[in-house]
Order: sequence, then C-alpha cells, then structure tokens
Amino acid sequence: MGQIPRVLSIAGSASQGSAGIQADLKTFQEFDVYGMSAVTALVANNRKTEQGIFTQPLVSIEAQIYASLEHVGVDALKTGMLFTEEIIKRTAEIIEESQVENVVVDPVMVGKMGSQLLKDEAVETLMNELLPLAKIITPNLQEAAHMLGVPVPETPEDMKAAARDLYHLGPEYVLIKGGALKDYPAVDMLYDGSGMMELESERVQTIHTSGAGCTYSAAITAELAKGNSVEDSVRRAKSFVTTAIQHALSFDRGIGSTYHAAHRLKG
Ligand code: PXL
Repeated sequence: MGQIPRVLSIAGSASQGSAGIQADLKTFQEFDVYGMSAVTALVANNRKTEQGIFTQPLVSIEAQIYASLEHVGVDALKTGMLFTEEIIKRTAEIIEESQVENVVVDPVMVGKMGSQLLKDEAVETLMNELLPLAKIITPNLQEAAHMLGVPVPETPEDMKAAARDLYHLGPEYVLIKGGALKDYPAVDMLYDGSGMMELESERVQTIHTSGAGCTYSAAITAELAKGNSVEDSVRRAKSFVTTAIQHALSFDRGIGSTYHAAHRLKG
C-alpha cells in the first residue's frame, strides 16, 4: 500500500462552510490527500449573537499542530486565518522546528463577507516571521497592496511589480491572484525570483465566490504534498478553483459558496 500524501491546514473555522478549514478539508478530499486541521479561531458571524469570532487559546493551537505532526506526519501545510500576532509567532516557530518544506502561506486579511481575519497590528509580524518560511505565498490584490503599502494593483503590469517586491520578503514563490482585477480576465502571476508565469482563466460573472482563495491555496498544498513542482501545482489548482467558481452555490441569501466538488461534473 502506498503512502497517502498528508496535509495540514492551520486556519480558522468558517462555520457557514464555504471558506477556512471547511473549504480546505473539502478540497483536500477532492485531491485524495489525507487532511488534518489546527483551528486558530471560529468565525461564526450572524445576526442573533453579539460575538461571532472566537479565538482559540495558544495552548489549543499548539496541541492541534503537534498532534498532526506526531501521529501522522505532514508532507505539506497551509496557513490561513491566523488573526493575532501571538498566533503567527508561535505558528512560525513550530513550522520552523517541524522542518516541513512545503509551506503555503495564504495571507488572509478580510473575508468575502467582511470578517476581519487578521488584526491590523499583526500584518508586520506575518511579513517578518512567516513569509520567509513559505515555499509560496498566495495574496490577492488587496493583501499584496496592504503588505507593500502601495495602491491596489489595477493592471497585470502592476501585479508583476508587486510580485517582484513581495519576493524580497523571503518566500520562494509569490502567487498574486487577479480575481478582483477590473476589465481583465482572471489572471494570476507566479514569480520565483527570475521567471514570471502568467495564469489566465475566464472571468466568471458571479458574486458567489466565498472560499475561492482558501480553495485555491488548499489545492496547491495538496498538489505539493504529492511531490509536484510549484508550477504544476499552481496550474492544476487554478483549473480546480476556476471550475469551483463556475459552479458556485447560491443559497439565496447574499454571497454564496465556491463549489468544492465541481470538478467531478467534468467527468
Ligand atoms: O475566505 C477567507 C476566509 C478564511 N478563513 C476563514 C473565513 C474566511 C472568510 O470568511 O471565515 C475562517
């Protein structure tokens, strides 16, 4: 019996099911890798209760990560919502100590429904402590601009410049996602310090894209765990997430979900 690739997501739980840990585990399953999770916070914004975000204590997060490392082992991991400086710091320490090489950092800051996923004062810590450990980082346009302190990229050329600048923060690869680019196809830029690869797909006209970013980075993580190159992993993940957006789910109440199992419809 061959070994199944083992993947860990260190991220927030999105109770409504489209994003965060829920998106990651659904995506891992579609790629037939063994999914594990360390939940950093619960995001459950709603109109009935006053509080909607519940951060896990550091001891709980540490324990969850160590449980995956100790009982199963990790071929690739991704980070999503880390929320606070202290969670970022401790997560970075454990990742470094674990010597896991396939580290995907999705620097999530604000959810599609407006939830704050990273405290303002934690951006610097994310840049200094976590980005240098990453094989690949996957910011969207807003996140790239925020980290660099520049205006939001508006053209593919702006995106290329931002990718080059983010590379200097220490990751091996930078993937900037142009899903929110106006007047252009959904083009993403992958930069490795020398070559710029453009990945283009049609722009799907839908508002139901919650979880798209999580799904994309989870798919990259799964492909890396299988031993694929970063370029191949990103190409396959892009195709997977495009299909998931094409078949997005509307629940008739605002922004709906990326459909993580949509690739099965292609047969
Ligand atoms: O889509 C970004 C995201 C990531 N992680 C969690 C989320 C969201 C969006 O709502 O809730 C936990």
